[in-house]
Amino acid sequence: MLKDYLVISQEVKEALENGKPVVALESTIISHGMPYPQNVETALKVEEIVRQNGAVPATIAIIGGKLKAGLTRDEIEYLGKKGREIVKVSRRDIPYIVAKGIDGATTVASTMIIASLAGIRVFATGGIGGVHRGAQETFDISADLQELANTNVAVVCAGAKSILDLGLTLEYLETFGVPVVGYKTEELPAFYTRKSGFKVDYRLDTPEEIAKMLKVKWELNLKGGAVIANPIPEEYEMDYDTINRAIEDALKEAEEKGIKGKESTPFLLSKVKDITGGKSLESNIQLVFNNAKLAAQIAKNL
Ligand code: PSU
Ligand code: MN
Repeated sequence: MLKDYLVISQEVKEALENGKPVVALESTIISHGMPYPQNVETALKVEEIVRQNGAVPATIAIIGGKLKAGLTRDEIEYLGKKGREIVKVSRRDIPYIVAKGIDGATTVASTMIIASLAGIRVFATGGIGGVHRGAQETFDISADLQELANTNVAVVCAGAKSILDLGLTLEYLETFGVPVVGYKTEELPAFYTRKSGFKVDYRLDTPEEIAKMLKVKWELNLKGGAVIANPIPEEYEMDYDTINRAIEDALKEAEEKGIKGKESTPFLLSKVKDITGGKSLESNIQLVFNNAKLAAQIAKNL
């Protein structure tokens, strides 16, 4: 029955059948996270980096109602060009989008779901969703966190942006048994910056050790994923105060405009980008490249 819904590209299928390493990649970052044409250029380059590091890339999206693991160049170009016209799809949106036979850009949560259905265990992206500031009032907690609690996929990211409440995000992950591992760091990175003021649970210094930890987790049937937090390379890091001022301004504007629900994250991301004059885009692109490389190295060791 799954084959009525899931379409795995030939290249990805062959890799999975032959036990070759595969890295999943998301598509909300393409349609909603970056402007055209940088989004398409980045998505294609990320695939190239995964290949250069010895793994097969599987960019994930919903196209014409099919859950796709492995996209063509044309499909990536299409998702990038259409941008925000493509529906942002998290777990709750999948049944509607598939039943209607339309397109969807997958978030961390829905990319994990499709990766897991396809048999892919490692996923690279920029940043995960989390507990929003003021969630005590708004209940705005990304579905990414529940997916990490339940679905066996490791997510390599540069931490999470401080548009979120990083302290509450860590508490939530702890409650649901999701390990947060820092790659060569004790501190949780905050996407644009290497520092956040919060600690990760554990530090591991090699892809081999990370793969070993994941293997143990899943062999023991400790269901759920893991956050592998990989700090942005120093040379692309942004100034801590500049980025935090931009985030404060974006949060204030979102509140004034009454932005809520699934619009909240894309609104804040694009505001921060506007306020920093697009400087944050280059950092964003570079940290995704850095994560793709680490994810490929982990996948090779799994
Ligand atoms: N954070 C980023 N960049 C992103 C996202 C989050 O720094 O592109 C996207 C991811 O696809 C993530 C989603 O899964 O936003 C979370 O949205 P929400 O908070 O509505 O769950
Ligand atoms: Mn939300």
